[in-house]
Amino acid sequence: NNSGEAARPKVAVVVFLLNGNKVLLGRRRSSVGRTTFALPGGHLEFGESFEECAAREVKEETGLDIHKIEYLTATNNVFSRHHVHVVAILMRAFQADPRQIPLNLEPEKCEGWDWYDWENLPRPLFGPVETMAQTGFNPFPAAHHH
Ligand code: 8DG
Ligand code: MG
Ligand code: MG
Repeated sequence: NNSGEAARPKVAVVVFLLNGNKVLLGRRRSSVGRTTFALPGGHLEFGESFEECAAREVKEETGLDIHKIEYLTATNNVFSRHHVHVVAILMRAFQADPRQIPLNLEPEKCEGWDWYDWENLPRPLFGPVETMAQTGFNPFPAAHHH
């Protein structure tokens, strides 16, 4: 890695794809977090915006088109056992075409996608997602009061 230099953190963009009170999750087959439920997402490519990366990763992994893509927060995730350090950029988005159904387009990395109620999440969750859920993070837009 880096011709003998120490590894450096990577940047990933991860998407809360929202549908009513549900989020899209898939059980991971990748080595980091294998068997746990995680959000769609992946590594930022050179020159990409966070929004471009979110749309590309969701399309590559699920076939879904997204819109209303917004930045929410960032988390610092060290997976010591795997010698992986990722700064995750958390975005939220909605389906551009609600008639589309999520497809498992990277079956070597994921067991399949489904919608889960944010108040009744499947377990085990991927560590960084579990931490967010336990700290009371809510990815849904605040309700408007008139
Ligand atoms: P790529 O080759 O498509 O760029 O990457 P990927 O295979 O899709 O990467 P990934 O493991 O799905 O995501 C990259 C990193 O993002 C992962 O190693 C850890 C971090 N990450 C979090 N939280 C989440 C999450 O909820 N879902 C996903 N997919 N990754 C997450 O910190
Ligand atoms: Mg990916
Ligand atoms: Mg991924």
